[in-house]
Amino acid sequence: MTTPLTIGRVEAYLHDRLERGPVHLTLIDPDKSPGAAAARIARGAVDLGSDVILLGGSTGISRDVMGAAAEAIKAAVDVPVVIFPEGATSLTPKADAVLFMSLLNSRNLDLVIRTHARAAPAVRKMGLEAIPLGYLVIAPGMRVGEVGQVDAVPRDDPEAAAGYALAAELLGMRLVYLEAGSGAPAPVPAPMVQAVRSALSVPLIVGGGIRSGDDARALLEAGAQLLVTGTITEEEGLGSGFRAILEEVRRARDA
Ligand code: 1GP
Repeated sequence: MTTPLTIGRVEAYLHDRLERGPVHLTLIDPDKSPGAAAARIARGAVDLGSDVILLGGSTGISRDVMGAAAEAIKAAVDVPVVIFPEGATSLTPKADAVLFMSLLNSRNLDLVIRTHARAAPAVRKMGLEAIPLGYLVIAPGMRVGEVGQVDAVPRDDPEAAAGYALAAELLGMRLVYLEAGSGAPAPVPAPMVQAVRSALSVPLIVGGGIRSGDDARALLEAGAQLLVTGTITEEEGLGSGFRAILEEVRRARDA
């Protein structure tokens, strides 16, 4: 039996959105904001223009907690709910898709491919859409850099980042994610985003440390196509910082 190589519904949705301009993803940690709390954040974020809800955190989120959050969010909003996994234990068929991501610059082969080998049969059995993604941690990397045992790409080495990103694309990954680490004091540097963007054909996601409209504008001007924010809503809710980021995404879309 063969499986046809078609892209799934969530990936098609992303491509459709990207035709119109940049995309914003709101990351919610269901351990910090379980069930109804996650749904409240999601509803507010989507009302302000966010396109996708990502569910994840850097510690092991149980399948039940992940499932309850996915269910509550799906009842509240009409955008895809996608798992941003830190391991196999948080996978649930209640989400619409999973970022099936290899941590490209980890020294731990489990995070590059071995966990995937163990989880892949379950993903297929759940019928969960898997979006193949190359995940690259840029300094400082924060907690994911530590837990992920990465050799973080130095902030002043855009060529190294471009090399990893292009290798991911040539390996067949259909998205590349540059991650400065959740709560990073500054996002991935714009020159690095520019270098990676000009090397790549597949869409580029950038996240970590995006706190203001200015941060978002600099990344969008450098070529980021999808922006992920998490900490800002945890710390400030859906206030002026979050609104300014969404405003920049909308402005770039309308330009
Ligand atoms: C983390 O890139 C995401 O994986 C979001 O980062 O929490 O800093 O917004 P922040």
